[in-house]
Amino acid sequence: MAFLEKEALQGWLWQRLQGAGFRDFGVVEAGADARSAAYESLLTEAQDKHLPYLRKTAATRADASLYLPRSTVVLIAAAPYLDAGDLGLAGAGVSSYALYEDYHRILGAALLEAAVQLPRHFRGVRARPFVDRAPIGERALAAKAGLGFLGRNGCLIHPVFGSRVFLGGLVIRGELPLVQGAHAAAIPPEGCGACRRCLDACPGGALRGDGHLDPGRCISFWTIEGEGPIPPAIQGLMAGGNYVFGCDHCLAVCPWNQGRRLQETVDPRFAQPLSVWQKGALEDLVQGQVPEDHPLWTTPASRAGLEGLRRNLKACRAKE
Ligand code: B12
Ligand code: SF4
Ligand code: SF4
Repeated sequence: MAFLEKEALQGWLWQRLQGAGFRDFGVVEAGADARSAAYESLLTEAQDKHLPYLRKTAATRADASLYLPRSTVVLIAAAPYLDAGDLGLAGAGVSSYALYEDYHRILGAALLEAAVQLPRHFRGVRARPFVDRAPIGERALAAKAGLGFLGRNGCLIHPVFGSRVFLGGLVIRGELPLVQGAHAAAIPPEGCGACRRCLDACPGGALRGDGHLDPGRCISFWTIEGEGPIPPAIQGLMAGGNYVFGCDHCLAVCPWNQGRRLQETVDPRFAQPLSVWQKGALEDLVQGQVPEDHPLWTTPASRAGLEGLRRNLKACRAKE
């Protein structure tokens, strides 16, 4: 593929992804590197117990080229969102990432559309999209693509947007110039440095300090992915708190998420929360019947279902 054609392909893709809310991207070779190759060795007994799908799909998570035969590159992009603190919604009971229409839908639809249209515009080029649910090691890829560094809270921290970013992208068979994120030069070489605020803020001591967490001690895991009853020790941590869906402490205290002033940059769909999250509204809502077409079910909170949200609310309202 000629240089100009590679540039045209990159421009064509980026235009579509920006329209979906992505604001920075990088392109890297599709094969494993030292960091992503270590993926399986980083999974612990706790992950096997609570998130067994991670090990089952470890090969692809370590090496994205297995996701699409004969793929050559991965385009990975970051879509920032505003957090509950910026919006005066800190007590809403929901993790900031769930304040909006589900990012899987918005970003996933745009990536899928790009993958479908691509071969019509660029002969021989193929792509397969991913956002969260595909077996792709998104954080390691994003770090490799110069979108940020991996913090002690486990998150990819973008030098401008902080860790309030969704990740997603395309595994591509075709030629694209390799590029680093637009702000790669601003990534601090020392990463978190001496900071340990997220470790101090985590209610369950779930963060190990090396960028990895124990899902069995993480309120986010229990309120989003955990099925069945929440263990009494975790319920004890939730009592009196605001964890109807997810937990944000390790992101909220991070200095990289303070004073971001991103209102102008962020796509309105990730800046204007749905009214269901106004203070008290969720609590009233989940105590009754919620119609199938209610906006609540367009948000990531639909993952927990009504029974899950009620279970979480009950744990929060229990006496400490
Ligand atoms: C499973 C999962 C969870 C689980 C558990 C995660 C875990 N660590 O075990 C639970 C439900 C707890 C969870 C919670 C959250 N999640 Co989550 N989750 C995932 C998912 C699907 C897989 C992550 C995974 O593979 N974990 C296993 C570990 C071993 O892999 P890893 O975290 O990717 O880490 C790799 C690298 O980062 C690297 N690494 C990390 N640190 C370091 C440090 C060094 C020095 C080195 C060398 C390497 C290294 O090692 C790993 C191997 O490659 C990803 C999507 C995806 N497909 O990747 C989203 C994802 C990571 N989650 C996301 C989000 C938004 C969240 C929450 C903020 C949601 C919330 N508010 O409740 C919290 C944050 C909690 C936290 N502090 O991490 C975003 C993160 C965006 C970002 N900026 O990082 C992702 C990328 C989804 C997305 N597409 O946007 N999540
Ligand atoms: S999401 Fe909450 S419980 Fe989980 S690691 Fe972060 S602060 Fe700890
Ligand atoms: S709070 Fe501090 S230690 Fe934790 S991720 Fe942010 S910078 Fe790193």
